[in-house]
Amino acid sequence: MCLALVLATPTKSLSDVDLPPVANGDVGQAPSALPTESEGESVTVEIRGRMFIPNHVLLHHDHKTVLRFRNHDTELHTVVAKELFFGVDLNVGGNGAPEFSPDGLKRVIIPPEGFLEIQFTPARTGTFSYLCDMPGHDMQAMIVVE
Ligand SMILES: [Cu+2]
Repeated sequence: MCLALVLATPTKSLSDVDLPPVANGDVGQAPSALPTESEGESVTVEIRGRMFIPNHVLLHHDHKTVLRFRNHDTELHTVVAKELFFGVDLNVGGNGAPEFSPDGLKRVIIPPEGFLEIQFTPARTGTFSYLCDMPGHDMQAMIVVE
């Protein structure tokens, strides 16, 4: 009986040791999926044929937000949004090239077929226009924060 207990115990602790890495893997995936659904909102703007689609997007003041841009064109585009990101803590993901001014994020270059993700919390309400400043591109759109 004693032997059985001794044998049972190591087996149990071994499986406990095996489990955490699996659990960590799950936890590692959860943050990328969860905040967009339960904690904040996620909005995607498609860039296609030199247009931002949709060209009006509604975000919410003080809400965690993931704002994504997908460039479907074979040329590069930029997102130049001034006041929206000024003085705001943010994370920039994707394969774009962000440019910062002392005020904050001012411009991101998105390569062809590229992807930009900005995680931030809108600090001010208002209507914020943004544009692509590549020569010859007449691309402008609006982000409204309520
Ligand atoms: Cu453009």
